[in-house]
Amino acid sequence: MYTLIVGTQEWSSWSLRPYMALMATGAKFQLKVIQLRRPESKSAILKQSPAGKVPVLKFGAVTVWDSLAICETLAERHPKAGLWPKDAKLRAKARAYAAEMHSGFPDVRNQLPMAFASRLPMPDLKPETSDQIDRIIAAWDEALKKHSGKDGFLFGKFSIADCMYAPVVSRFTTYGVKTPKRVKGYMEKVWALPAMQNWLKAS
Ligand SMILES: N[C@@H](CCC(=O)N[C@@H](CS)C(=O)NCC(=O)O)C(=O)O
Repeated sequence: MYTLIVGTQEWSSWSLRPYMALMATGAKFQLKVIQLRRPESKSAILKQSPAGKVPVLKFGAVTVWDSLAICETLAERHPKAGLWPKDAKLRAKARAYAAEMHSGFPDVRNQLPMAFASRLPMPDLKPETSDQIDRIIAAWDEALKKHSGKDGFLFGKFSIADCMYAPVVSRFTTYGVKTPKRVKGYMEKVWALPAMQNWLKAS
Protein backbone atom coordinates (compact mmCIF):
# COMPACT_ATOMS: atom_id res chain seq x y z
CA MET A 1 0.00 0.00 0.00
CA TYR A 2 2.70 2.47 1.03
CA THR A 3 6.33 2.96 0.12
CA LEU A 4 8.40 4.92 2.62
CA ILE A 5 11.71 6.14 1.28
CA VAL A 6 14.24 6.91 3.97
CA GLY A 7 17.92 7.79 4.29
CA THR A 8 20.64 5.69 5.96
CA GLN A 9 19.09 4.69 9.29
CA GLU A 10 22.19 5.47 11.39
CA TRP A 11 22.04 9.15 10.42
CA SER A 12 18.64 10.08 9.01
CA SER A 13 16.83 11.61 11.97
CA TRP A 14 14.12 13.09 9.73
CA SER A 15 13.38 9.64 8.29
CA LEU A 16 12.89 8.02 11.68
CA ARG A 17 9.86 10.19 12.51
CA PRO A 18 7.45 8.97 9.79
CA TYR A 19 8.79 5.44 10.18
CA MET A 20 7.61 5.55 13.82
CA ALA A 21 4.21 6.88 12.73
CA LEU A 22 3.80 4.36 9.93
CA MET A 23 4.65 1.48 12.26
CA ALA A 24 2.03 2.79 14.71
CA THR A 25 -0.69 2.62 12.02
CA GLY A 26 -0.10 -1.12 11.50
CA ALA A 27 -0.40 -0.54 7.74
CA LYS A 28 1.62 -2.60 5.27
CA PHE A 29 4.51 -0.77 3.68
CA GLN A 30 7.68 -1.24 1.76
CA LEU A 31 10.80 0.51 3.05
CA LYS A 32 13.32 1.80 0.52
CA VAL A 33 16.65 3.02 1.89
CA ILE A 34 18.75 5.54 0.00
CA GLN A 35 22.32 5.59 1.26
CA LEU A 36 23.27 9.17 2.17
CA ARG A 37 26.68 10.89 1.98
CA ARG A 38 27.53 9.23 -1.34
CA PRO A 39 28.12 10.96 -4.69
CA GLU A 40 24.96 9.36 -6.11
CA SER A 41 22.71 10.15 -3.09
CA LYS A 42 21.25 13.41 -4.39
CA SER A 43 20.27 12.06 -7.79
CA ALA A 44 18.71 8.96 -6.17
CA ILE A 45 16.62 11.19 -3.87
CA LEU A 46 15.61 13.50 -6.73
CA LYS A 47 14.22 10.49 -8.60
CA GLN A 48 11.78 10.03 -5.68
CA SER A 49 10.87 13.64 -4.85
CA PRO A 50 11.40 17.04 -6.49
CA ALA A 51 12.22 18.46 -3.04
CA GLY A 52 15.44 16.43 -3.06
CA LYS A 53 15.11 15.31 0.57
CA VAL A 54 14.12 12.14 2.37
CA PRO A 55 11.81 10.98 3.88
CA VAL A 56 9.21 10.53 1.14
CA LEU A 57 5.93 8.61 1.35
CA LYS A 58 4.25 7.24 -1.78
CA PHE A 59 0.85 5.68 -2.23
CA GLY A 60 -1.11 5.46 -5.47
CA ALA A 61 -0.28 8.56 -7.46
CA VAL A 62 0.49 10.57 -4.32
CA THR A 63 3.96 11.66 -3.19
CA VAL A 64 4.33 13.32 0.21
CA TRP A 65 7.66 14.74 1.33
CA ASP A 66 8.66 16.32 4.66
CA SER A 67 8.51 14.28 7.86
CA LEU A 68 5.73 16.26 9.53
CA ALA A 69 3.56 16.34 6.39
CA ILE A 70 3.91 12.55 6.15
CA CYS A 71 2.94 12.10 9.82
CA GLU A 72 -0.10 14.37 9.34
CA THR A 73 -1.16 12.46 6.23
CA LEU A 74 -0.93 9.16 8.10
CA ALA A 75 -2.92 10.57 11.03
CA GLU A 76 -5.67 11.62 8.62
CA ARG A 77 -5.72 8.32 6.74
CA HIS A 78 -5.58 6.11 9.84
CA PRO A 79 -7.85 7.75 12.44
CA LYS A 80 -8.05 4.51 14.45
CA ALA A 81 -4.31 4.67 15.11
CA GLY A 82 -4.91 7.78 17.26
CA LEU A 83 -1.75 9.49 16.10
CA TRP A 84 -2.97 12.74 17.66
CA PRO A 85 -4.75 12.98 21.06
CA LYS A 86 -8.56 12.82 20.82
CA ASP A 87 -9.04 15.82 23.12
CA ALA A 88 -8.85 19.06 21.09
CA LYS A 89 -6.94 21.05 23.74
CA LEU A 90 -4.42 18.27 24.23
CA ARG A 91 -4.15 17.86 20.46
CA ALA A 92 -3.34 21.56 20.07
CA LYS A 93 -0.58 21.23 22.67
CA ALA A 94 0.80 18.04 21.09
CA ARG A 95 0.89 19.84 17.73
CA ALA A 96 2.82 22.72 19.30
CA TYR A 97 5.37 20.24 20.67
CA ALA A 98 5.73 18.60 17.26
CA ALA A 99 6.07 21.96 15.49
CA GLU A 100 8.60 23.25 18.03
CA MET A 101 10.78 20.24 17.22
CA HIS A 102 10.23 20.54 13.48
CA SER A 103 11.31 24.17 13.28
CA GLY A 104 13.67 24.44 16.22
CA PHE A 105 16.71 23.20 18.13
CA PRO A 106 19.23 23.86 15.31
CA ASP A 107 22.23 23.70 17.63
CA VAL A 108 21.18 20.32 19.05
CA ARG A 109 20.94 19.07 15.47
CA ASN A 110 24.37 20.46 14.56
CA GLN A 111 26.32 19.56 17.69
CA LEU A 112 24.66 16.23 18.48
CA PRO A 113 24.03 14.67 15.05
CA MET A 114 22.09 11.43 15.08
CA ALA A 115 24.33 8.34 15.12
CA PHE A 116 21.68 5.83 16.08
CA ALA A 117 23.71 2.77 17.03
CA SER A 118 26.76 4.67 18.30
CA ARG A 119 27.83 5.85 21.74
CA LEU A 120 29.96 8.98 21.45
CA PRO A 121 31.62 11.46 23.81
CA MET A 122 29.68 14.65 24.51
CA PRO A 123 31.26 17.53 22.55
CA ASP A 124 31.97 20.91 24.20
CA LEU A 125 28.52 22.41 24.07
CA LYS A 126 27.82 25.96 22.94
CA PRO A 127 25.56 27.86 25.36
CA GLU A 128 22.78 27.78 22.72
CA THR A 129 22.99 24.00 22.55
CA SER A 130 22.84 23.64 26.34
CA ASP A 131 19.81 25.95 26.43
CA GLN A 132 18.05 23.90 23.74
CA ILE A 133 18.80 20.64 25.57
CA ASP A 134 17.38 22.16 28.76
CA ARG A 135 14.26 23.30 26.88
CA ILE A 136 13.65 19.82 25.45
CA ILE A 137 14.07 18.19 28.85
CA ALA A 138 11.77 20.74 30.51
CA ALA A 139 9.13 20.33 27.78
CA TRP A 140 9.22 16.53 28.03
CA ASP A 141 9.11 16.64 31.82
CA GLU A 142 6.12 18.99 31.82
CA ALA A 143 4.13 16.90 29.33
CA LEU A 144 4.98 13.65 31.10
CA LYS A 145 4.03 15.06 34.50
CA LYS A 146 0.68 16.36 33.27
CA HIS A 147 -0.39 14.02 30.50
CA SER A 148 1.54 10.73 30.33
CA GLY A 149 -0.96 8.77 32.47
CA LYS A 150 -0.85 4.98 32.33
CA ASP A 151 0.40 4.82 28.74
CA GLY A 152 3.55 6.77 29.56
CA PHE A 153 4.05 8.80 26.38
CA LEU A 154 4.21 12.61 26.17
CA PHE A 155 0.46 12.98 25.72
CA GLY A 156 -0.67 9.63 27.12
CA LYS A 157 -1.04 7.27 24.16
CA PHE A 158 1.78 7.22 21.61
CA SER A 159 1.37 10.21 19.28
CA ILE A 160 3.10 12.19 16.55
CA ALA A 161 4.73 14.27 19.29
CA ASP A 162 6.63 11.12 20.33
CA CYS A 163 7.51 10.39 16.68
CA MET A 164 8.97 13.88 16.27
CA TYR A 165 11.15 13.56 19.37
CA ALA A 166 12.26 9.94 18.80
CA PRO A 167 15.48 11.12 17.06
CA VAL A 168 16.24 13.27 20.12
CA VAL A 169 15.85 10.20 22.33
CA SER A 170 18.50 8.64 20.10
CA ARG A 171 20.77 11.71 20.20
CA PHE A 172 20.54 11.99 24.02
CA THR A 173 21.30 8.25 24.31
CA THR A 174 24.27 8.44 21.93
CA TYR A 175 25.90 11.38 23.73
CA GLY A 176 24.86 10.40 27.28
CA VAL A 177 22.83 13.53 28.04
CA LYS A 178 21.90 13.51 31.74
CA THR A 179 18.15 13.68 32.34
CA PRO A 180 15.86 13.57 35.39
CA LYS A 181 14.25 10.25 36.37
CA ARG A 182 10.87 10.81 34.69
CA VAL A 183 12.52 11.80 31.39
CA LYS A 184 14.97 8.89 31.60
CA GLY A 185 12.04 6.49 32.01
CA TYR A 186 10.35 8.04 28.96
CA MET A 187 13.50 7.69 26.88
CA GLU A 188 13.82 4.04 27.86
CA LYS A 189 10.18 3.45 26.92
CA VAL A 190 10.64 5.01 23.47
CA TRP A 191 13.94 3.21 22.91
CA ALA A 192 12.26 -0.16 23.65
CA LEU A 193 9.53 0.33 21.00
CA PRO A 194 9.67 -2.26 18.18
CA ALA A 195 10.06 0.54 15.62
CA MET A 196 13.15 1.89 17.42
CA GLN A 197 14.59 -1.60 17.77
CA ASN A 198 14.05 -2.26 14.03
CA TRP A 199 15.84 1.02 13.28
CA LEU A 200 18.69 -0.05 15.56
CA LYS A 201 19.06 -3.39 13.76
CA ALA A 202 19.23 -1.56 10.44
CA SER A 203 21.76 1.02 11.68
N1 LIG B 1 12.22 19.27 6.59
C1 LIG B 1 12.55 18.02 5.99
C2 LIG B 1 14.06 17.81 6.10
C3 LIG B 1 14.54 16.53 5.46
C4 LIG B 1 16.05 16.43 5.38
O1 LIG B 1 16.81 17.39 5.61
N2 LIG B 1 16.49 15.23 5.01
C5 LIG B 1 17.92 14.94 4.84
C6 LIG B 1 18.27 13.55 5.40
S1 LIG B 1 18.06 13.32 7.10
C7 LIG B 1 18.25 14.80 3.37
O2 LIG B 1 17.42 14.40 2.57
N3 LIG B 1 19.50 15.10 3.01
C8 LIG B 1 19.98 14.84 1.69
C9 LIG B 1 20.32 16.08 0.92
O3 LIG B 1 20.02 17.19 1.41
O4 LIG B 1 20.89 15.93 -0.15
C10 LIG B 1 11.73 16.89 6.63
O5 LIG B 1 11.20 17.10 7.73
O6 LIG B 1 11.54 15.85 6.03
